[in-house]
Amino acid sequence: MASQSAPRPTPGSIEHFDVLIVGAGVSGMYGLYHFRQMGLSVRVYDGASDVGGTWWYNRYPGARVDGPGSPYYCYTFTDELMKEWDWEETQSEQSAVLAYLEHFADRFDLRRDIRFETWVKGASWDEATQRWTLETSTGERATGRYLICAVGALSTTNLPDIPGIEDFAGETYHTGSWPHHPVSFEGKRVAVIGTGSSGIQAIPEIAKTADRVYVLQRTAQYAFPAGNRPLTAEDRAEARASWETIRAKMYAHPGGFPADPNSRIAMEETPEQRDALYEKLWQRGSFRFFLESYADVAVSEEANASMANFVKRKIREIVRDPKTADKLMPNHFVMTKRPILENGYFEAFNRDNVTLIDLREDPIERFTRTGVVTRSGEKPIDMLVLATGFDAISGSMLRLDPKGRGGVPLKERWKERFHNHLGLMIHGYPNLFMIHGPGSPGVFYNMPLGAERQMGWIGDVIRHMQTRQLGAIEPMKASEDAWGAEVSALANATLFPRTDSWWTGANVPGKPRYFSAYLGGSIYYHRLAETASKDYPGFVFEPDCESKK
Ligand code: N01
Repeated sequence: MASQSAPRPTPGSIEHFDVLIVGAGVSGMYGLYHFRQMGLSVRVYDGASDVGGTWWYNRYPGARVDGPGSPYYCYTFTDELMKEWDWEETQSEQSAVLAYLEHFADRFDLRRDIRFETWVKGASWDEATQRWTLETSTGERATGRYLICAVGALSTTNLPDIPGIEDFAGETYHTGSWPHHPVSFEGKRVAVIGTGSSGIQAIPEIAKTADRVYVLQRTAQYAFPAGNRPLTAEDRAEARASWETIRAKMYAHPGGFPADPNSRIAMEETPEQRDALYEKLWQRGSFRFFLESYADVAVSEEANASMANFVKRKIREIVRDPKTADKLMPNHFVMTKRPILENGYFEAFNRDNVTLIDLREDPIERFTRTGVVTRSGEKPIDMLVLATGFDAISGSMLRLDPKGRGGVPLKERWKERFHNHLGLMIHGYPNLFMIHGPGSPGVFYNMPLGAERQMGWIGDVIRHMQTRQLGAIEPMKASEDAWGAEVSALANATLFPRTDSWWTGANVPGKPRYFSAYLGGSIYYHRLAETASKDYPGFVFEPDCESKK
């Protein structure tokens, strides 16, 4: 597919665009479409050999959509895409999501403006020309008036620092950068580190053919039935017929889901009523468990315990060995780590070839060439699967490390906190926009829809600047401080910051530990619209340097 990408320039030359986009995933692809529609010249760069971003890299066994599920994890800007694409299941496999994104690229001829297999290794702002310059791994250079960082909230992999891990001679894979060649588990002894969404999706699939699976668990997790089912022709016809209503619901819902906002309060009902509702939702599966149960689970300890205890009972019912079930009991507030949907995860522990190792009582000491040594002894293994997650939300921005005014690297500006305004812009980094970055609803929102809405706002900013001959925009420091305080106030009113998670940065040693996502849901998009309608209070503009000449 890479052959269809933008042709390479002659060595040493420099290309000029209106908009530069880093990342050809769900967000960057939409940005390319949107800015092209505005008549702007756009260039996208991506290290992968084709479109898809997260969905290109995360091709581990069992990878599926959870969250909004199909057909609602999709672009909404045109009815045509919805009407012409047939989703087969409610929780589509990674290959089906990737096929949809490839179709989007084909349909709108996106690849001709994307340079694949090209890693952006430097980005710097030039005050004199009011432009960003990008340098790539292939030695290319390009400038753009606007830089859009669609670098992915979950794309910089988190690799554990364990003594001897580099000496392990068997196959080693991270779920977030899974190889494109087939991986066979047949007859192999496999250790999986990590029991987040990726590990919990992969483990039952690996267990089907592996000789032995060691699940190395640091934190026991709540997981809920995915409730995946085939979509019938009737389901698809119904979704198409009511698409206008569905889309309106997605726009209005706090998480971008096609659901009514939930106002039911757990502690106003009896324990029997609560359990009856949980049971009904458990049987149906999917994120409906959260969307249609109680509104106070993330804020009230009692409400939270009612849901947590229900799930713990379910785990004990499923897992036959009581000692294994004990180790699988989570002890944090439910929902305060990213909720997980599973397809046979707890049942996998009833298989003879799956062994759970609780790292809190039997920690990893080191790896050898042929195995993993925990306190209780060495387990010989042929393969190591790292399902250890990501330096999430801020990690990919810091890996890009753009240099703003005065050549200041973002790593320096973000040493203690990921300062930003509206989750989109950073003081000292004019004309640079982040998609799904810190300070935005990002991972708490239906991500394709969130990307469309953020890109729409950026397009409005660009139009505003073009019609007024403005060359640069950036937020004031005071606006960043106020936004940061709002982000923290919203989070601190919930139980989320009280648990170690990738949401709080606690999974990456040395990372600033605070809850950086905006929890105001769709209020966020009202704030963006209000800011645009009032001509961008909290931001400063500079005249276009060309118009000053
Ligand atoms: O990563 P995670 P993930 N030693 O960070 C453990 C999205 N997603 O890739 O909890 C031992 O959740 C770590 O332990 P702990 C989704 O938003 C979506 O699974 O930190 N263990 C944890 O168990 C998701 O939330 C889909 O104590 C170590 C695990 O590794 C996000 O991506 C599918 C360790 C990491 O879990 C990330 O999920 C998959 C160490 N040194 C993912 N370091 C969809 O279906 C880490 N761990 C759409």
